[in-house]
This record gives sequence, C-alpha cells and structure tokens, in this order.
Amino acid sequence: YEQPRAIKDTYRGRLLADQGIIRMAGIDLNMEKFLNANRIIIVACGTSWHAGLVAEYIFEDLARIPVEVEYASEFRYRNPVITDKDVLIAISQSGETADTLAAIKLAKEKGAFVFGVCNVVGSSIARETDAGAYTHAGPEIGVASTKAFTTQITVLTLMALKLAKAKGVFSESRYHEYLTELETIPNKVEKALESNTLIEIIADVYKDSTNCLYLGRGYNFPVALEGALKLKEISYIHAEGYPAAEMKHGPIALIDEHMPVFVIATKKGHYEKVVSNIQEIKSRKGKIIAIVTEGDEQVKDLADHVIEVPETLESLTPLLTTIPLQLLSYHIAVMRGCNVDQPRNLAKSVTV
Ligand code: F1P
Repeated sequence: YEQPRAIKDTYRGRLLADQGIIRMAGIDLNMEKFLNANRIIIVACGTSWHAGLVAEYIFEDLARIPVEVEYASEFRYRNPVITDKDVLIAISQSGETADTLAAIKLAKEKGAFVFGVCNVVGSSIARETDAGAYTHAGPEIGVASTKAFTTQITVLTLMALKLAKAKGVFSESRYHEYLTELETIPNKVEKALESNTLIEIIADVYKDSTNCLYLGRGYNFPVALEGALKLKEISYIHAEGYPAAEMKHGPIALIDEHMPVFVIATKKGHYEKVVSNIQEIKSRKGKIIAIVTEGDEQVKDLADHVIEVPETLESLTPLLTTIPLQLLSYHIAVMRGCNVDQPRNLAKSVTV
C-alpha cells in the first residue's frame, strides 16, 4: 500500500519540478560510460534479480543497448568474460547482499564501470560502486521485497529513458510522453489496490493449493517469476514462474483440475498469444486466474477469475501487474497462519 507514494518519491527525486527533466546525477555524470559500453551486465539476487530481468527488456527495447542479467550468486563463482567496455549494474534493496557485493568486486577488478541501484543510503553496495542511483522506497519492514521491486523498476525505467534520448532512439516528444505516463502510475497502482476485496475472495479459494503455476510473456515474464517467488517466500506453497510460451515445453504436463494457473494477460504485448495459452490451460481443466486490463472481455469469458489493472504503456505494465500478485500472496499467507513479515528461514539481507 505504500507503493504509490514510494514510486512517486522515486521519480520525483529525479525530476526538476519546473521542466519535467530527469535529473539523475549518477547517470547524467556517467552518460559516456553507458553510451560507449559494449553491453550492460545486471547482477542481483531474489526479487532484485527479477527487477533486473524487467530492466533487460526496458534497456534493450527502449535504448537498444545489449543487456545480460545474471544471478550474482552464480556470476561471482564462474569465470565471466568482463572488460573495461562493460558496465555492470548491481541491484539490491538492502545494499548488503554478500553475493552482489562479491560480483561488484569481481567486475571492478576486471576494469568494468559499476553502477548501483540501492535503497539504503550509505550501504556497502552504495559505497563499493563507482556511481549509482537510490530508490526512494523507504525502509522495507517485511523480509520479502515489495515496494523495492516497483521502485527499482522505476529507477531503471528512468535510466533507460535517459539513455534512449541521449542515443537519439527516443525523440524529445516520445521521451516526454513516457515521463507523463510514468507520472500516472502511482494513481494507477492505487486503482490496482482497489481489487483487494476480490483478491481476498480468490485467495480463500486457492489457499490450500500445494502447487501453483505463474505465466507471463515479454515484460510480464519476470512478473510471473516474482509472483511465484512471493507465494513461496511468505505462504510456503510451491510455485513456479514460467514464460507462457515455454508452457508447451514441459509445465503443460502438470496441468489438471487441481492446478491453479495465474496468467498475466494484459492488452499490451502478446495478448492474443497469451489468450491461446489460456485456452490450452482451459482445455486441460486447469484453474485460471488472470490479471487483465480494465474492460477486458475475451479473457473474462475463459478464466475462472479475473483481476483488472488499469491500462498503461507495455513497458510500464510490471508496475501494475505485480500489485495483485503481491496482495494474493499476502492474503494466502495470512489465511494459512504464516508470519508475512518474518517468513521462516529467510533473512532480510543475506550477508554470508
Ligand atoms: C535480495 C533478496 C530479497 C528477498 C530476501 C532475501 O536482497 O533475495 O529479494 O526478498 O529479502 O534477499 P537485496 O539484495 O535486494 O537486498
């Protein structure tokens, strides 16, 4: 529920009120590093890694810069090819995650320029990186990240917009069109939160599930991963996130009348393809819970439940579609008697 405020603070912290120009010292001062980079490597863990995956779509789609996304916990132990033409972006809510810090050190040793996206001012990652940008989420009280995810995506979107403009991929007017839409997101998140009562009813239906599948395409594939992670982290139900297009390469074998499938099926981006995935699930009697764009009729006829979110640009949809999935995990966890703020076995920052 703090997310409308947190997202607003995140982009407001970077806008000159009078001109709507993004002032983002970290990226402005180091623009050349990004523009001359061979590629961007993004490293992170957990939810922050999912924000990194969304960023891969944003940077490549909007700014046309090649991006690789890696779990910091893998990157640090393999022998990656890194050069001084690479820019590494490390994303971390706490700024203390040991694997992400180790990945930063490795990249710096090889001469890469390292940029941090952190929530905690003065944290170890903020200090170790060459430059960076803070999210303005405020303290994450719970262990499982929620507003950190949406504010990380906000910062990474602003960075991609700056780079798209600097590279000439985006005209001045397209750039401002995006910024204007970004400014509508906090109100649209408020709107998405209004589905809370409906989500509670849906949570009650599926609270005793033992397995769940989450599917999405494009920008919403990482949201499917994040939805599944939230359910695992706080309600201890096994859940898997998958790209919807991969369903036929394996997970389809799991689908029967006992399998709830959460599908992100917003209008912008691959809609018709997702609808055909939904038809495939339905013909195997899977239970379909779909996140759809307001006013959707086609999916409503097919799905067992639909949860609406407002319409926005395709690249901004993760900021809205993730909200009902967070709420759903929350309600299921509460109904199962789990401690949503301090899940068993999980640490707020993994420092070893
Ligand atoms: C990464 C992370 C979180 C997760 C949990 C454990 O932390 O995996 O995403 O919710 O708190 O750590 P961070 O590097 O983003 O602080």
